[in-house]
Amino acid sequence: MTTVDPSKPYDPDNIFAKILRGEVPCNKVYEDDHAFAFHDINPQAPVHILVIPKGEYVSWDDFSAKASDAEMAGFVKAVGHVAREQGLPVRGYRLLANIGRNGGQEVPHLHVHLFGGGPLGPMLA
Ligand code: DGP
Repeated sequence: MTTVDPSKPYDPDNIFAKILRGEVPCNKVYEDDHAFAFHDINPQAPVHILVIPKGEYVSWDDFSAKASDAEMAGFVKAVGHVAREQGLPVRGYRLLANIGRNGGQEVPHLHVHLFGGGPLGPMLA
């Protein structure tokens, strides 16, 4: 597993940047001005969706330091919207963002994992 090096600048050729540009296919579930969501290629739960901002942010650390208020609000609202659209709040769900090496982050474009659709174990992803 190769993890993200937080000292490196944003790589516009990372796999999620390619998905955003439509260069790599994905199973899309949602898109708006600030966010894009698609099913994880290797699901760890009955529902496993990745929600990413459209801006070029390596991780939550980068995003929380540099994104505009509109980008932050738009992204947070999009995560909630996707969860509701999938019917997840009724029985509950889990959000997770891996950050950098210790967090085990593999893809250097901020993504929030959204897990649900059944009881979840203590840790996922
Ligand atoms: P993380 O370890 O938090 O960086 O998780 C990266 C996730 O991205 C992992 O659960 C697998 C998923 N993933 C990696 N490559 C692709 C891809 O090409 N398409 C999709 N849909 N998901 C991917």
